[in-house]
Amino acid sequence: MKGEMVMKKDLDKVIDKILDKYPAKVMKNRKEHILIKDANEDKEMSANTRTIPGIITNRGCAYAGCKGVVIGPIVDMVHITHGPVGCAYYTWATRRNKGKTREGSQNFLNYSFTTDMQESDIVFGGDKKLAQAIKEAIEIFNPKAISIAATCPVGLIGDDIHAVAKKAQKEFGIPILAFSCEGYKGVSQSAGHHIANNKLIQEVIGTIDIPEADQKQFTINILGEYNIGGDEWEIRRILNKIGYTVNTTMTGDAEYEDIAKAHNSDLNIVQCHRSINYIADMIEIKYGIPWMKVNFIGIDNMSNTLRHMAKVFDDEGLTARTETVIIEETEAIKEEMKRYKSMCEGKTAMLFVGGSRAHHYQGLLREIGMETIMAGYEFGHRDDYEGRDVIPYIKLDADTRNIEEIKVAKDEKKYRLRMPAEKLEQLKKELPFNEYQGLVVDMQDKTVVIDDLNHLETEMLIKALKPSFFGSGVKDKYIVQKMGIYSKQMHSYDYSGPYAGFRGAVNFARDTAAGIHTPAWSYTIAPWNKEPILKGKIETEGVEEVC
Ligand code: CFM
Repeated sequence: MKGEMVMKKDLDKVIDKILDKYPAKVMKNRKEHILIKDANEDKEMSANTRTIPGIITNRGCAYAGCKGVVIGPIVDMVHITHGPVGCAYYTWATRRNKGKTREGSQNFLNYSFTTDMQESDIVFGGDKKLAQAIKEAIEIFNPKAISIAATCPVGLIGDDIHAVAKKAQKEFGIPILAFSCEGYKGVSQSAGHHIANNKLIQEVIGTIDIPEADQKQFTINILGEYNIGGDEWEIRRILNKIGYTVNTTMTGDAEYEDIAKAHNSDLNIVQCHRSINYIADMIEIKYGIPWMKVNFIGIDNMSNTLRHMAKVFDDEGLTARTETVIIEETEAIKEEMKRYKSMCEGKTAMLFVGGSRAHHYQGLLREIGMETIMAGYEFGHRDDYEGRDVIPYIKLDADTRNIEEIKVAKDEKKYRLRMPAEKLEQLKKELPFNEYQGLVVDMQDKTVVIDDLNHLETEMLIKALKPSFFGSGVKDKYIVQKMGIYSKQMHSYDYSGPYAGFRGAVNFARDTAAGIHTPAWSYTIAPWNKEPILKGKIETEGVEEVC
């Protein structure tokens, strides 16, 4: 039945049926990536390991994580893809992170820059072409800074992008950041996040100081927020209304210099833990800014986040404004939310997205009466499932060791404690400082958590659990819709949004209610409804039984 919760033993059967489809070795592997939530049992989740060749995964590559996710959204840099045009195209325009042009500044988000490597470059080397591309980009666009992202062939043929960058930086006098984020560098885009984080802390953050006289009160950085569908703008609208100054967002709608100034803030709040936790940790060690986990998705999550922030600053006016804004904003959307809730109540959802959204959206779905019966990440690590407490126990494999683990030290000149150490210790007891508890803890009992979900599993799980909503990626969206189930592409919001904050919540509720109730689904026939159903009759002494 659509929307009904399935019993645990039935769920076990569904999972067994899926695993049965695999050869023994694959089955053993996949089994470790699937768990059924049971509050009485702590189960280890296998994550951040290689996808088995041949399996249709939804994951992306290290280049996508570095250029496409973390570095790409910086608006006033020219981002050059050193590689084949296909890699550049993949991260161009179809992207959904929005950015505005500041007065007197530039915005290159709509451009795609690439060295367009050809066979001859692979044979004879592509570094000259790269040097030429940098020169042309500077002559034509005169950007404040440039990034170079390496794709697979660059690593294979051994182009020294760092030498090219260094030389060009000297010649042209602007920062040129080279990222060795070849697609194959890790098991997923997660490796690219790490590579991007390393370079930003080594070469950008901390390079521009805000003079003390210009320092504002209640200054924060938002980390791990990429302004998909304008989310950051909605979050910023609320924060400004309360009285915060957002110094830097990493990296949605950010300018290069914003990131260079990040060390001047009082607090780092972390939305997407997976993509930016390295920077959050390193900024704390180097500059003394503490970080706290937040969630801007859903009314309760947003309100709690704002209250947590107010507690950190412990200012009477700020706390009072926080409450006023929460009331104002919730009141404004109350009626509409109620209406959409009445349309979605009792329906179920499946979420399979990246490394954070499959968790962040569960609260908002619950607010419109929908329970998440299956959730998983494409590339989350064990800590994104089980919480940061497991970090010391994560076995580092060769793939993880492949990514440089940099160590930063206290910057003696720029380090300063944002509050007395005792106060921070006290706050840590009640607020999520340096803490992320992961996805599993928030799931209901007898729901499925699944890592690196593939297409076979998607189809079989949908067929068995029949959700009304599937939060998907790029590759699985239309397969799901062809099954007659509403699917929202959670990486771009299908160009809707914003979904964060209060106004975002109502946008999401509206889209979900409309998506579920569109008559379009009655025109599709799910594959299982096309399968022939065997019918027969048994005659027993004149009584007909139909089976
Ligand atoms: Fe973080 Fe992101 Fe995500 Fe992510 Fe991504 Fe993304 Fe995502 Mo697509 S940084 S983990 S690598 S919130 S691009 S903006 S939507 S898979 S859940």
